[in-house]
Amino acid sequence: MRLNQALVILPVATYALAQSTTKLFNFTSDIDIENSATRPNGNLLLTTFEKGRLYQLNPLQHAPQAELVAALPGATALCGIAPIDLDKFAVIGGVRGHYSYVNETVYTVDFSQNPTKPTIQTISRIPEAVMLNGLASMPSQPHVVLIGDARRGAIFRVDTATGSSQVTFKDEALTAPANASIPIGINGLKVFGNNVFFTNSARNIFAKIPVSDDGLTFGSVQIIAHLETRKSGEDWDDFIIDTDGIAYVAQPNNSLARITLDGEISVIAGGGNSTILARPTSVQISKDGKSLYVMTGAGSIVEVKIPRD
Ligand SMILES: *[C@@H]1O[C@H](CO)[C@@H](O)[C@H](O)[C@H]1NC(C)=O
Ligand SMILES: *[C@@H]1O[C@H](CO)[C@@H](O)[C@H](O)[C@H]1NC(C)=O
Ligand SMILES: *[C@@H]1O[C@H](CO)[C@@H](O)[C@H](O)[C@H]1NC(C)=O
Ligand SMILES: *[C@@H]1O[C@H](CO)[C@@H](O)[C@H](O)[C@H]1NC(C)=O
Ligand SMILES: CC(=O)N[C@H]1CO[C@H](CO)[C@@H](O)[C@@H]1O
Repeated sequence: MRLNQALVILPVATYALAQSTTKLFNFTSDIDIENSATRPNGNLLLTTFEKGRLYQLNPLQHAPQAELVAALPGATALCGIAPIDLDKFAVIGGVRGHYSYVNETVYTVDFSQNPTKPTIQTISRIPEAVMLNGLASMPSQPHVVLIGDARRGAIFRVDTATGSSQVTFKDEALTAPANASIPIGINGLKVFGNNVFFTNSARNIFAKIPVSDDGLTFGSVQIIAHLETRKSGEDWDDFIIDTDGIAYVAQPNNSLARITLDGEISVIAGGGNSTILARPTSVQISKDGKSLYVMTGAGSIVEVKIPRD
């Protein structure tokens, strides 16, 4: 019975999948969208490599357009972003060099007092950081954020209330190997339940680390999934985790992968010779939970309907 059912349902699901990927928006110039977050009103916040600029876009609008929120002072490129309070976000930015940054800085962007004109504050400078990327806040202490350093193979803990920062975890699994063609270790980083989940681009792993509520104490790294590299330069970027613990991972060069908690990988959009997901970098889930929004390094935002089985 199960087999019969699968035989009937599969072609339908594949058909639905083929119909379910829509480009919502693209920048006309080549703007690299690096990371993203979702505001309570459903707007996407987009960090970019363009002059430290943060944009927002309402994905439910017809033909949505990105609107500039602000250029963060002293930064040329913005990376990780995450909510730390209601309509208030922490953002990492710095002066981008060759696989390293100068003046790595944590900012807050707070829309809570004025939903159209946020208050921007510089919270913390982190001179010891080399290349900060993914950022997530601790669920029970949201003013505390963890930020991965892709070059140092470390996690910084920043208290956005005080501005204090320190490395709270370092491990070889977070580094890029010395001979890696692209020296990017830990990339995407999220906290779900009592674990930090992360991708390591150079090692092509998706893994988790148990973490204490305060982000100070870590267990040992457990690898969940490993991507068989197809070509050099293809490596996992950032991701989102849904309420069931399923991860949707931006999978360069052109697809979106779904990874279950026990490490089963499937490609749910893009792939093959498709160009719609050129250089996917990060993923958000729509407010109704039915769609994923995939941001790309080619400056586009693509909606992918979540396949239901
Ligand atoms: C880093 O910040 C300092 C202090 O604001 C500034 O003087 C310096 O020019 C900045 N470095 C770069 C590369 O922008
Ligand atoms: C790096 O070195 C490891 C171990 O010697 C090897 O397995 C791997 O293929 C090398 N990778 C590259 C990109 O050269
Ligand atoms: C992708 O393109 C190559 C080269 O044009 C072609 O050989 C291959 O069949 C295509 N693959 C798919 C899945 O369409
Ligand atoms: C990425 O994929 C697109 C479309 O499949 C292709 O045109 C482009 O050359 C690829 N880039 C790299 C670096 O492989
Ligand atoms: C590459 C690509 O899709 N470019 C499009 C970006 O969006 C503008 C309109 O905003 C189109 O004219 C481009 O063709």
